[in-house]
Amino acid sequence: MIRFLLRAMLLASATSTASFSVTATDADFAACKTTLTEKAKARGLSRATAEDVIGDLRYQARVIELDRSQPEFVQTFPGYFSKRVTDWRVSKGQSLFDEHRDLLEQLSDKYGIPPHYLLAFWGLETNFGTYKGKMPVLDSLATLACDERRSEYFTGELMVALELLERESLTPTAMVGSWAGAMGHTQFMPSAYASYAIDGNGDGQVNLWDSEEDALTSAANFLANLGWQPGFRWGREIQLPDNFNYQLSGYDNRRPLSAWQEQGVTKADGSPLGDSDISAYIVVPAGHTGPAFMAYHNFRVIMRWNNSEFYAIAVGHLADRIAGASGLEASLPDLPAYSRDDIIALQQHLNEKGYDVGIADGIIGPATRQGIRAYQKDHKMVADGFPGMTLMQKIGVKSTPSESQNDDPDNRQGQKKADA
Ligand SMILES: [Ca+2]
Repeated sequence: MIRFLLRAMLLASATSTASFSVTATDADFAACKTTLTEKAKARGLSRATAEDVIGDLRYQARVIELDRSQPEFVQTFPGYFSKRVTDWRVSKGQSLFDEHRDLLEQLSDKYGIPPHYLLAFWGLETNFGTYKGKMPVLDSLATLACDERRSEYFTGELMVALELLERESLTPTAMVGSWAGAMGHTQFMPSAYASYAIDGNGDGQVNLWDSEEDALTSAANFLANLGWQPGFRWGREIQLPDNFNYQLSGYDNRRPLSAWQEQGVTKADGSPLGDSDISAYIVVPAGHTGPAFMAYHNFRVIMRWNNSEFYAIAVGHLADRIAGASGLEASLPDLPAYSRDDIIALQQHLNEKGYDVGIADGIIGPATRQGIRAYQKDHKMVADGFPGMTLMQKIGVKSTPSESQNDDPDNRQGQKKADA
């Protein structure tokens, strides 16, 4: 019935944004494509693109599955970091530095992005081009455009992708990428591709799949446009004083380096931070037993590329390693991998005990961190806002022993009930 109504709405209003349920039928997708064809024509795309290319697009059920899937376990920093900053990536980055030295130095002069950062993005996005994704991007974007969750955004990205197809004389089969539509060596979404990608090798085409020169030049141009400050680092690993007040960590507590130095914060090797007025904040991604970092302006620029502090630390540190720096001073703690249900149980406990953390959603956001800190403070624990083993045991939330292998849904269900 609902599907019938939606189809009727689609037919009645070809200009409205098309959407329907997860279980799309062929008829639904065909109706949605008709709407997309009208939109493409209205944007000035050719009849061939609007009718033939869109007409040939296929619904990809796998894309919706991936869009809906929630990770079973909450990602820990040690797990994330050790999979991404590897010795192989460091040495591969260094050999590619030699291979592309002239180009990378030209890009550094022109855009202000040092070579080792471009190599770090390249390494993290696609393992230096060895895994660029194999999903048909136009199909994926059309599938997401015809799905209710983020229809408007993906309809826009699909239209831009079709414009790119025409502008760069690409073929639909050549446009492969991630399931969500990111393309080429540096995984640009169509809108970033259209606005910031550049023909680096001068062959008249902007091709982020086949040309490493195009991809590296485009990454440099993109980062410059995202606000990269030439001449500055991303941040660095630091050492905190023993009595550090962890309430001072996080983006809301930006201070000049000189002020952090006065508080007893040093570089990771214990040497002085320097008496500078650069604004910086402290990131403690694995709690007080793990490494600590100072984040500068360029850290936030990296997060405009991918909005994740873990990602920004990985890019920054991989860049440092490619440039010859050694690994982290602090060792990565062996943290338990909590399931979403563990975090929900923790949130419920905190709420019941009067530490308001909002809705128990299994996500550790600012309110949950605040609640954990308040609880830790009241119980004479290090108030780092991080759910360590001691805290989890103290409030009786059983944690799952290790990575995802040991996952029995029925058992976890029972555990959650017992904890509630
Ligand atoms: Ca080119």
